Amino acid sequence: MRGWTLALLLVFPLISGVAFAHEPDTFTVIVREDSHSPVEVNLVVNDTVQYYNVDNRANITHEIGLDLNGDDDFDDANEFSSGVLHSECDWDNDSDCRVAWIFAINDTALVGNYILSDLLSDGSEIEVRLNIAADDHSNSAPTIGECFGDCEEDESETKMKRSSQTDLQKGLMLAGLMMFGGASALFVAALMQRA
Ligand SMILES: [Ca+2]
Ligand SMILES: [Ca+2]
Repeated sequence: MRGWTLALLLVFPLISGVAFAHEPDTFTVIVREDSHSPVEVNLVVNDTVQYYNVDNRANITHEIGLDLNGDDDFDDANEFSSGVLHSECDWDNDSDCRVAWIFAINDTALVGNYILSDLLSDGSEIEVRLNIAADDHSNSAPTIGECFGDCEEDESETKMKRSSQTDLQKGLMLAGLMMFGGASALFVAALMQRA
């Protein structure tokens, strides 16, 4: 019996959640000496991402944030950051000490694709990818042609907050354009054959 109750308790929120809205998720990123895992996080508004610092080298701290103007700090207009992240804390003597940044995405104004910086106290930097999408319910629609709530087209206004496109992205765009061009040529060829 207990097993059943537990199963129902686990399943029921899933069913009810899928039907109405995105259930908030929490993502965890492990912050290491020279990399983060995972290196990129995709989430939607109302999710939470937490960055845990496990770089336990002596006297090395991390600070993760959005450095819009590239001056290696996070104190300018529209910038935000984790504050200084240590690998361990003596909370009895320093209650403000932090080992993790728990970033709750609770504002639709945060929607966008971010390239954040993890600035280490030794001067090195790790690039951090964080993609925040609007909660458009698209992943809760089980069948094509059905819709929940407001039945508008997806308006995922994902714009790069830092305009530097990576080579990978440029490559993908080029590949996409080439595929589109190829498909168009095939389409025209097919039309001409029919005529
Ligand atoms: Ca700055
Ligand atoms: Ca500054």
